[in-house]
Order: sequence, then structure tokens, then C-alpha cells
Amino acid sequence: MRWIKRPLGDEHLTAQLHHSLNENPNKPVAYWVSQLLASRHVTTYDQAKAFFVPRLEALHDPFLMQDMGKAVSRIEQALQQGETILVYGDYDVDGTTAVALMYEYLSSLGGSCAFYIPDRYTEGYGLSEQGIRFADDNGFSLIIALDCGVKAFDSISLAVKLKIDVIVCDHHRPESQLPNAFAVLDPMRSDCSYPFKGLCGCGVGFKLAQALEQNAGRGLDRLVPYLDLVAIAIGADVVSVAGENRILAFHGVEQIKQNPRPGIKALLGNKPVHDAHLSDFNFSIAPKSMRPDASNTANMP
Ligand SMILES: [Mn+2]
Repeated sequence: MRWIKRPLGDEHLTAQLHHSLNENPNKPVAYWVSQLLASRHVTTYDQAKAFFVPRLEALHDPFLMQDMGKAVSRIEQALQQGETILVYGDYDVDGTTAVALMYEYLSSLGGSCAFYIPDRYTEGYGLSEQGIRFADDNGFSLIIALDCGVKAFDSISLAVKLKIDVIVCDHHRPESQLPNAFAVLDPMRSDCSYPFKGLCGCGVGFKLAQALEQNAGRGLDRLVPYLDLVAIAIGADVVSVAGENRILAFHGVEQIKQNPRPGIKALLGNKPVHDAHLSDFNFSIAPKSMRPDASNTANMP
């Protein structure tokens, strides 16, 4: 391992931050704390507060994401009309946690869902033609693709031909063209003004669930239990633990400490859950959650 020293932040901003953090003389803050914060681009009192106390209320409005309105109305229509929805995801940890989140969430709304994870070796990464054929053979009229899809031109064209709508929830950088999907949620789209670009695939799925809740006039309460999955994906996909990801990861770790799913408890082994850290997810949960075997996984509603 090679340690790389992070450069200190701007001296003037550091001094200013240090001054504002020490306005309450009862709780003095050491200068090195201000230096560490400034080196992480945390240079105001409010930014420091958000860094130490990540609040769910500070999450961005999911409707700032391009195509979110379209995606929400299509899913609401599917739920109302009792359409069967195929939740499709990549086989890595980000993909499988995203599928678990979306499948459980839509099922909790009474949705008739199934999930599909492609075979790593015969189908490979992404939205496969085989997956689209599976959807067609089994009467699915809507596919939600998570952590993949933004470059799946051929598979999505096939879905369109078979009259299956596809909603893409991806975080990979698109090519100059987008696939012909019903909706493409991806903060990396050049025309997407969503303020945080560092979400993982499971995070984009979470934003879709947040939008559905918001549209139904509800807050975040029903979504908090899924934050464990988002936190595991943030760790495993090695996205930056800054901005919105810091809020999601913080509350996800809390969720695991306070109310762990039996599966997560088992994967943590002998480690007491209240001691769990984000790093445990990478070295303990994530490697065991990935499916190395060569078979696709699908279930039926
Ligand atoms: Mn990913």
C-alpha cells in the first residue's frame, strides 16, 4: 500500500473556518481539525455541520434528475393496472443490492414483480438479449434496469420491438447517444442537471423510490430500511463517500447497527453489528454477496 499525503487546504479559508468553528468557546475545536476539514473542501461552518451530522432531509429532490417524472408515472401506471414488472440488475454488489431494494420496495407497494440477474459468463455484463426474451416469454410489459442499461442499445431496441418499456437506472457515463428506453435515469447524462454526480447504481434506484414516495405525498420513513443496501453498494462500488453518498452511507450504517437483516448479520460473522463500519462491508459483506457462479437468477411473481 502506498500512502499519498493529501495537500492542505487554502490557508486563508482554513483560518476562516477555524474562526467560525470556535465561536462557541465552550467547545473549542483544534486547528488540525480545521486543517483536515479544509483539505476535504469543507470550508464553511454549514459544510462542517453537514459533514459531521449528515441529515436525510438534506438529500436532493429526486425530480431534479432528467426523466424522473416520466419514470414515476410509468411505474405508477404499472402498479395501478397490475402489470408485471421485471427488476433487472447487474451481477455485482451494486447491481444485486439495487435489485433487492427495488424488488422489495415495489412489492411493498403491492406491485407484481420478479427479478433477473444475468449469467456472468454466458450473458455478461448489462441488459442482455436473453433477459429481454425472458421478459417477453413471461408476459412482462415493464423492465427496470439497475446499474446497467445506459449503453444497451441492441437489447433496448429489441424490448421496444417486443412492446416492453424499459426504465434505465444507471450511473455509468453514457455514450453520445442514449438508448431508446422509456426513461433513462443517469446523473452522468450530459443533459441531466442533478446536482450530485457520484451516485452508485443502487443510489439511483433509491432516488427512484424516493421520487415515488414523494409523489405519493410521503416522506422518507418507508425508505430508511433500504439504506443498508445503499450503504453496502456505496462501499463495494467504491464511489466517493462525499455529498449525498455520505448521507446515504451514514444512515445505512446506522440501519445495519440498529436493525440488521438476518442475511447481513450472517455475513458479518462474529463481528457485533453495533461495531460495523463501512470498511467491513467492503471486506466482509461485499465479497460474499457477489455471485461468482455461472447461472442466471430469475424468479416469478
Ligand atoms: Mn455500479
